Amino acid sequence: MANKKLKKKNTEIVQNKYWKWIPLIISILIVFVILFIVIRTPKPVFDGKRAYKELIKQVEFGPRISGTVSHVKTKEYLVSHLRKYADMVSEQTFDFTDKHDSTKIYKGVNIVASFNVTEEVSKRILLCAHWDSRPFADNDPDTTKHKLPVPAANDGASGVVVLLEMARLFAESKPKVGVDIVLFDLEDIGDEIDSSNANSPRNPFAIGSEMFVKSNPDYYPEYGILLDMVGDKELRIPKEAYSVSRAGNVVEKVWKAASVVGSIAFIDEQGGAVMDDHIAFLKKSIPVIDLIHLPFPKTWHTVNDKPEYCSSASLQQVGNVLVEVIYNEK
Ligand code: 1BN
Ligand code: ZN
Repeated sequence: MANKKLKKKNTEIVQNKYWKWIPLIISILIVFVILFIVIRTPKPVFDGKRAYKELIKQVEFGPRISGTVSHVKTKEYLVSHLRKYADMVSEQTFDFTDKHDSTKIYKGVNIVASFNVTEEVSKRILLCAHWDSRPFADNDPDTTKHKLPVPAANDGASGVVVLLEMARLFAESKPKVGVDIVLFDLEDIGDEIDSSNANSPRNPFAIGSEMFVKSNPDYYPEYGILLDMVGDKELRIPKEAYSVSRAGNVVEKVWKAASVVGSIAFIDEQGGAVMDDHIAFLKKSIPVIDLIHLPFPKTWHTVNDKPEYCSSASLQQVGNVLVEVIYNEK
């Protein structure tokens, strides 16, 4: 009996001995959780609705064609928006003489906004899109519309507005890496698909990116992501073929991020090859991938490339992927 009592007492003493540590253990755990939350860079939240409002605004400026008032006003708007958030914003101007009419000189402007420009940050990532509109809707089913400009809600504004929203997030929550947003001009005046043919009598696509690479010979970002036509309501982004063959690891990184955030528009299959603004970089072995709707949507190069065929949900999917990619970089 006495033995039993003694045993019970001993158990109580042992239990008491452990219980007294519990508050301390809980306090330490709480401190660790708080430290974990404070130390890790929080991922900001991309606002697709905000990006869609920007898309409408950009289309309301009118077609962004070199030599027009809409082009100048849009450029001023983009620069002033980016100046609110970036460490540095610059304009790179260049001329291009039309191959069909040598008296016609297009004045192009590439817009460059850099984030996290400090000596301590050596790794830089390029995010880019084209901001110009195609001057002629030559894919419209109605041939009488072929000389009208494309409103370029999807083929132009969609990539730009995703990047404008990313710029806002970079200011709100600084990424650990450097980021350069570059908006290329004169991507879409082309009628020659083969960009390697310098003697072609036709105009090339992707003139702004060619000029950018030429005038920044020492610019070597770790990798880049180009956005082109990322706003269609029924967005579909397979893996563009040149991106797969020349920058496969970036493609895999981006599709992994898409699966983490549940962006179902990113399809795990190879699509066609497009001579787009990433080509000038790939030629220099800078791995830049093209996120582009393939096959091209029905509105492509038609007068119907309007905001009503785009959606905030699609912009949201692309924005979520970019946030996941950039804020995972160290
Ligand atoms: C993408 C969107 N492009 C133009 N608008 C590039 C392109 C180049 C498309 C050649 C078709 C052929
Ligand atoms: Zn186009």
